[in-house]
Amino acid sequence: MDPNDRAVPGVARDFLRSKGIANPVIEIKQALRVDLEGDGQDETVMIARHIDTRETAAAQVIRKGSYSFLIVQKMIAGKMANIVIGSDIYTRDTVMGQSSPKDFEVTAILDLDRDGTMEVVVYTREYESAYTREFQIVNGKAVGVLTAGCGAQDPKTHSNEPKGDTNESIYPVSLALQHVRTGTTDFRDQQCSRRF
Ligand SMILES: [Ca+2]
Ligand SMILES: [Ca+2]
Repeated sequence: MDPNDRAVPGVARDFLRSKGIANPVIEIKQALRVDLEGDGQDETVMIARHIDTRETAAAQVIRKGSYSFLIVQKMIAGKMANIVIGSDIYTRDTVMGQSSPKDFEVTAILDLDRDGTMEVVVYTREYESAYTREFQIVNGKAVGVLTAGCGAQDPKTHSNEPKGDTNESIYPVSLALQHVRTGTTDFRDQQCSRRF
């Protein structure tokens, strides 16, 4: 799908307005049109990201109006709904501190468990972390069903609280997909081989 498709920036703009950014600068990173459950109605999977920062003497500040989000736009009960897989939206200037806006990438849309509905596989980078997570769209919500990652963030809880251990693991997408297919979810023994 062409990210410059006239409909795509409009979806992003409407979503951002609903989140409190009145006049967003629209930057579309990825836009995919796919029928996730094969009901004949296409969904739009979209990533948009616009991060505007400035340095102060004390810190780096993320400017108001910055955003990074991944949504699935889907017709539900006759109305277009934006289902949020992940979003960081800045309605005021925010000190970056020890967090940063997430950077999403859809790496695959596949029916991993072969139930007839596609899952969205997302690679996310953020402060000292990167992880791959598989999402199912269920009853108008995005549900993370398997996560694997590497770094300071606990991928199971999506919390930035330090885990307090060094048992980091790396989980490449290829391995994640293999484990999803085989139903293996224990990936703690994988070594962290990539640094951020
Ligand atoms: Ca559909
Ligand atoms: Ca499936």
